[in-house]
Amino acid sequence: MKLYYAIGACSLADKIALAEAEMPCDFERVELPERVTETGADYAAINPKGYVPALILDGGEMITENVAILSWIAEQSPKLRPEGPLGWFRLLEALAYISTEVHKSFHPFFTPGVTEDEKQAARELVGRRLDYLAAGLSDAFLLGPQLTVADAYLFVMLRWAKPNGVVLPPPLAAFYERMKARPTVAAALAGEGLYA
Ligand SMILES: N[C@@H](CCC(=O)N[C@@H](CS)C(=O)NCC(=O)O)C(=O)O
Repeated sequence: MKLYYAIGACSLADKIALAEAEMPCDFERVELPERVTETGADYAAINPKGYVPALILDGGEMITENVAILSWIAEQSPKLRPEGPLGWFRLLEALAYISTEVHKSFHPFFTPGVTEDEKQAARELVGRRLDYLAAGLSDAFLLGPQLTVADAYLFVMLRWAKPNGVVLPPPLAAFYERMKARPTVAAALAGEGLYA
């Protein structure tokens, strides 16, 4: 199995989830925006979407999109998804929210030529999206007392927040510290030469 990733990108969530699942995986770095991998391969020829992450399964099939990759990891490792009859749907609900409402709201910070006013609007929007999550965080993790793959994705979003001027609501700041203290998270960060 191999994960194509970029340093500090949303693919870090998949690395954390794979580590939590104790699933061995090779990693190949993609340089963005050049779309060349560390072995010199043309990434666009591997994944025509051109962006990370992409997970190549042992059988050769490729899964793209964080929501799909993280769901697949949770399917392999049931401890990483919530229990109960609505467990899967609560997980998809959380992953979809993080992907479409939080992750996408960071877009102006990564887009050249964006004005300071547009960045400020994005800061406020991300803040509102995070406030919603903070208000519902009544346990150690987003979906209860046990860590799920959604927590790995949320951690990466929170890691992006601070350098872009988004102040974390206190429950999410505490969540961030809890995640940061996990050996899997520390190892995933160190593997990319990053700090929390
Ligand atoms: N819809 C994709 C978006 C992934 C995405 O935004 N990847 C970013 C890094 S976090 C990327 O590769 N950007 C480079 C590009 O779009 O060219 C997903 O949820 O997996």
